[in-house]
Amino acid sequence: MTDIKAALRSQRIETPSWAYGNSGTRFKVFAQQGVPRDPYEKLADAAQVHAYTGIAPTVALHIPWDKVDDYADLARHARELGVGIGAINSNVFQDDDYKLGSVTHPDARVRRKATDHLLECVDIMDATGSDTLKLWFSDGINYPGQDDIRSRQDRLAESLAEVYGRLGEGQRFLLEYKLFEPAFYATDVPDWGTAYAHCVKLGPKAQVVVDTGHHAPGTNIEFIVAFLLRDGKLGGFDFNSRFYADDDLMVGAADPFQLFRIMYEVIRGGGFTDEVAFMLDQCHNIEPKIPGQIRSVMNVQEATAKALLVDRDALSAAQNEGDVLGANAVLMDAYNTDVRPLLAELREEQGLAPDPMAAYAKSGYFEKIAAERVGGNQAGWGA
Ligand code: AOS
Ligand code: ZN
Ligand code: ZN
Repeated sequence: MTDIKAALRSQRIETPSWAYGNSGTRFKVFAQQGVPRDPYEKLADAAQVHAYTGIAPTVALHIPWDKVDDYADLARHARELGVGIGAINSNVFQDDDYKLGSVTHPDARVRRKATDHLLECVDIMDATGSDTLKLWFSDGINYPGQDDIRSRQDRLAESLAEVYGRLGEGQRFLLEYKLFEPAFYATDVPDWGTAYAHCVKLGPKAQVVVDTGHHAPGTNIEFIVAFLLRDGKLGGFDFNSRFYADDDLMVGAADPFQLFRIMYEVIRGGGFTDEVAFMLDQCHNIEPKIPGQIRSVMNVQEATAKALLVDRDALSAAQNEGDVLGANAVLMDAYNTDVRPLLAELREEQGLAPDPMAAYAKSGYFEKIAAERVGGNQAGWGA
């Protein structure tokens, strides 16, 4: 139990700045009270999540949604709040120029503009001390024949190589894949295999990020995790839940068992380290945002605790004996354990309230920001 607690104490989950702003669907963005008016206030809200959970010390930024004049100053502000800047997320999807793609666009001028933005993101990493660039490309085509699939791979490889060459010591990029949306016929980085192949070619500073919402229904995500980890190519996660497509709902809400299976493979594969970034990529369209993030962090923590509880020796023994039911039972015993008392105890040992949701609700922070902040910003999505 001491080992499990020590492992849980070392856990780090990164929250995304965009989770704190207003968001919605293409149909409607429901504005909420007290949402941040600028990146500085987003960091303040993220600091609340860390204050109550103790395991969310970094915040991912999104450029240009979090554009400021002085990034070093933003990083200083974060430090004062007790948090740090995590991954820098690029945006080559919200500009009229990118209608036919960004780094894979047929026009070299648009490709240049997109790659320049990615390079600017590395400058921001330098200024903030961030070590991770997260690349998601909305690039793809809607109709057969619209553009040449193979040439688009060549253009993608060329841009990635340029960005890779700009990375400094201790910096890396994570390449994100997504089956579809906004492109509906062929996405240029549709799956882990495509992302993996580009990253292998580039070298050790390029790794794959697994967004749990970006797969076809029924995909065995923990298999992908095991495979990538075995090869040193799992750079991190964008955690969220999905029922249908890329729903960006709270992680662990739709399928806590899947989250447990993923965390088990992470632990089994030696990925429970700072090398793998455990990030949330979520939007809270109808639920309050800070509690939504606290709940999500707790869901990951619960899945992790259960995965740590798996009796690995008993599991190996059953597996080696070909004991199908016995092996399955070992895994299920861990999953079916109620870890909430253990986590409450752990928090109290760390000087935290045992119930982060209740403690935040009682703190008065929401009432304060609702009164102080008028005219909060949209997260960037669902405009
Ligand atoms: C989009 O579907 C992806 O999940 C990206 O990670 C996206 O860039 C992110 O949600 C915001 O930066
Ligand atoms: Zn994502
Ligand atoms: Zn997504």
